[in-house]
Amino acid sequence: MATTTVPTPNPKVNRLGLPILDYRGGKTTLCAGCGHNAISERIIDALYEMGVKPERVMKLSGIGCSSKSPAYFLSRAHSFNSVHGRMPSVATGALLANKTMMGLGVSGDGDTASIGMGQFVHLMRRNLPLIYIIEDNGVYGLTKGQFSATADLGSKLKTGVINDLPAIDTCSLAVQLGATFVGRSFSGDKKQLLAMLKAAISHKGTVMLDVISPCVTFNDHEGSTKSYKYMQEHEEAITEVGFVPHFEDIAVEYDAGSTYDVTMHDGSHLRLRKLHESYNPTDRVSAVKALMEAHERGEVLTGIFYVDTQKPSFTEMLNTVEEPLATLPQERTRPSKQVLDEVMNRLK
Ligand SMILES: Cc1ncc(C[n+]2csc(CCOP(=O)(O)OP(=O)(O)O)c2C)c(N)n1
Ligand code: SF4
Ligand SMILES: [Mg+2]
Repeated sequence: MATTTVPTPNPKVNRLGLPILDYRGGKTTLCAGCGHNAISERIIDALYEMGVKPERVMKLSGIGCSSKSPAYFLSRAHSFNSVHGRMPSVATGALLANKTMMGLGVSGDGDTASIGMGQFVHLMRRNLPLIYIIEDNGVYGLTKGQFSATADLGSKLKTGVINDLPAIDTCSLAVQLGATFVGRSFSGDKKQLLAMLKAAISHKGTVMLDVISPCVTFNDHEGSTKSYKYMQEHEEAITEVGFVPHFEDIAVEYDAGSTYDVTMHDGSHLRLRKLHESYNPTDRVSAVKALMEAHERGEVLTGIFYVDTQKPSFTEMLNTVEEPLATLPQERTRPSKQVLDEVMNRLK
């Protein structure tokens, strides 16, 4: 009997020849509808579309529902789940020891702005080449929804408790402290978040992205300023973000006067369509002013507030070796006998 073989369609692959499946992780154990799940999906899309080799990525996190999420993307990457709020020092050590890797840190608003604040501020001023994402829900989701330091003054918990302390704005802080790519997005804004993540992958310095990510279990009710409803009503995009990777040879089209085109380190283009005519993403003072003014108006500003592609990264400043320390041969890690003798003689 003649048999017919039905050809299996080739799965869609990226420029490395990898299907999107290779960028996925374990099945999420977070609540259905949690904003953190949507962020994991966008991270998967961005790494796949940018053709980043999964084994070249180190995923780093602290403690919290958000910090669990690296388990739900990129199974083939390296991963380190640190002590609460201490991911920046682990990331610093790891990237100084091996700058061939791409560092991707996921933290929460509690992990960053409460227990981890001391580490966060020093990370921002060093310009370590790390993508640092805060999945910001205004609460400690994992420990049942207490207010975090990013909760807005006057916002209300499910239990009726009102927050009477002002919020820390992690974006203003990051800009002031020296991060070189700072933005805010919303987990529900697929297009904006994906474009921002793709641009972040091309940046060579500290990327700080604060992504508002509603906690559906403890902070998605009337009175919360980090709920889906509140964000849909109060999100104001400062710039429309477009991103053209370097390997896609597409001419960047834009209308003079209404867009701002930033050339990234690898030649990619980050195109910001200005919705606010006066907005200049290379001016730190305007970035902080725009953030503070929006806050006064009760709006949540989203977009890329600040980009600096000129400042040297921490690994460039320290002139760390190109090769991973772990595989450097002994003769390059240990001074020769002659050098040691010279040192000893000088100390005599
Ligand atoms: C040293 C230490 N202190 C306190 C805790 C308890 N704890 C676990 S997660 C967490 C807060 C997490 O909040 P966030 O970073 O916002 O993550 P989310 O769960 O909201 O995503 C706290 C206080 C801990 N694990 N370790
Ligand atoms: S408790 Fe909140 S932050 Fe944690 S998984 Fe559920 S919805 Fe997400
Ligand atoms: Mg939180």
